[in-house]
Amino acid sequence: MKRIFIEALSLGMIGTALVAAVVVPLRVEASRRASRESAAPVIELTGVMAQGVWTDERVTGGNVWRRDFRSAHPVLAVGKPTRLRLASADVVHTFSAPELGIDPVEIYPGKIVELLVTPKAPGVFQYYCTTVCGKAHFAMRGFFEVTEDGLLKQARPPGPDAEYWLAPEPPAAAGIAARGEWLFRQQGCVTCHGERGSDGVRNPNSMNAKVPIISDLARRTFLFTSADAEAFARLVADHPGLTDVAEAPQVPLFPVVKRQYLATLSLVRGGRRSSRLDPAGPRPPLDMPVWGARLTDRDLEAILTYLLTQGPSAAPSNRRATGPIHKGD
Ligand code: HEC
Ligand SMILES: [Cu+2]
Repeated sequence: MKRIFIEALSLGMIGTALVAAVVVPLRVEASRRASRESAAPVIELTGVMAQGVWTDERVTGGNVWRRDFRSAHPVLAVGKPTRLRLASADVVHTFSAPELGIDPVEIYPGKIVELLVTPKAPGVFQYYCTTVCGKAHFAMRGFFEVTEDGLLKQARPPGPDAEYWLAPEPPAAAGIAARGEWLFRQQGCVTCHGERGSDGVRNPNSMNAKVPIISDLARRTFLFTSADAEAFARLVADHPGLTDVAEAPQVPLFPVVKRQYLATLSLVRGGRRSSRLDPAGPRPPLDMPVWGARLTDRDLEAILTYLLTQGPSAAPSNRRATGPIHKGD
């Protein structure tokens, strides 16, 4: 009985010593960190779907209908923790900034999510919304700027197209390619693939580090001249999905062109997740969305027709030079 008591006592003493040696210093370190973190500056970012922004202005029940919340361009300091306080003014958003180590986090209206970010190196790092939340969703991107002293150095980097979702619809008489050009902006393809599909935006840790260029779609569809592309576009206009077209002498390599075209249509309809360049790295923030859920095949074909007929090289000056020549073909 007595022995057991002594053993228990010595175990207790060892335990206490352990607590003193390990737990106490840990707690001191933790509390030092806690005080550094509680002194961290706070940046509040609120997602506003209708305007396609994460704003650092205060959004309340009273001003949520304002039309001009600015998109936040927060500045952080290297090695200093900053507390991000994320909120939503309307629907569920997902906030992500992979290059700063911020994994996608869902932000529900009425619930605030706090996280600490301590940047390791200076630079400009994009943040994203990665839940398709509404018509202005693809505009919900911006940049953190990280500097040694936490002071703003750069002018605001260009954001996605301002208010692309408000682009006015062309009249039906303007034709299928004009409708496609309009949809390309109005639906937000332009925010990822760039003007005319000629300049994909950064997509960290995806295969090419960028969203693919699609202004060269004609060439990749084996339509090597503008005349071929125009002839093919006329076929598509008259025969949705080309279902009843087996041959078309006016389009060289027609079977190959048709197969390639339908493969692209199916990719756009069904979307595609970006694969990781480094399997251990973060998920690339931008995937090719599933468009079949939002647009009819007819509209998807209008967009492809636009991309295919905008000329072999999509440089704006080039297009202006070649465009009208083939208008009356
Ligand atoms: C959120 C960003 C985003 C938007 C918006 C977007 N795309 Fe994409 N798109 C991608 C990404 C990323 C890929 C590459 C996916 C992969 O890794 O295969 C892609 C791939 C494609 C491809 C295949 C390109 C190739 O080289 O294989 C086509 C065609 C395309 N998109 C067309 C469109 C069209 C048309 C729209 C608008 C209706 C659109 N995209 C909107 C991100 C986007
Ligand atoms: Cu969104």
